[in-house]
Amino acid sequence: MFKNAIVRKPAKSISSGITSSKELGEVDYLNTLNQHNEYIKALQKCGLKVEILDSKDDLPDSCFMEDVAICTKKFAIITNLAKNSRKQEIEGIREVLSKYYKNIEQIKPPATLEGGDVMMVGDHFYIGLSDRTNEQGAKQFIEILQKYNFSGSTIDLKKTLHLKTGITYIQNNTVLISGEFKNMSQFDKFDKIEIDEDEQYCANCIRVNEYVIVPKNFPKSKKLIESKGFKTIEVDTSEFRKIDGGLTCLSLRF
Ligand code: CIR
Repeated sequence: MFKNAIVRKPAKSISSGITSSKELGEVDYLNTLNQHNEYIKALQKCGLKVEILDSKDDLPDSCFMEDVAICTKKFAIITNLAKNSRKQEIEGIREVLSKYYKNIEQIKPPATLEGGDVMMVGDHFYIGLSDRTNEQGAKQFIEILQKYNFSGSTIDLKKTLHLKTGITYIQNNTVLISGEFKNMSQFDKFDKIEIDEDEQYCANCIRVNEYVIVPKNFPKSKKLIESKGFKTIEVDTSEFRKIDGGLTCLSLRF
């Protein structure tokens, strides 16, 4: 059961966020705030107490809280983000996390690790080696995991931004899986809900207690997820998508 979530209000500068999706157009700030509020309401509907941090207006990507920390059952870890424009997002995070955690670890440079590359499945953590998470980042993280009797293994990413951009675990031994991950043997032990190419964005969903929160306007995937017995809540994240953000990125849940 998750009890808490931490989110950060989107920055006024959000339209300058890093993006590979320019064709989706410019981010509309007011609509972003509305969508963020709907996201918070969805988390609350799932039973979470949501802490809303003030915006960091000079850090365009700072609402993507998932990348700055990883929150496990036993400890939290502050990451080291790969991109210069995002490095400062970790400032102040230790104070925030210390309200919830006694054990707080930290990734040390030159290692980089972003929370979007970490998929937790029970006591095991899959770590994407990507443009954002390097071998040293994964190594440091795995050593810390082992200290707490957890385990970790790495997955090589070739095309996807973060691991969870293309695969998410929704409990009941089930993953939503897309693109380059579909044929990886590491995921064969899971029941796979295969997400079609034209709805790939919907591979990034979050299971929160009773519900799976899914992005709005991906009807085929939503139907598929519901056909396996999962209850869904739809949230429109189209503004965040314009700068490569999705549902998982917008919060820390624990
Ligand atoms: C970035 O490229 O860093 C942001 N524009 C999007 C980060 C999305 N985070 C995530 O997938 N965990």
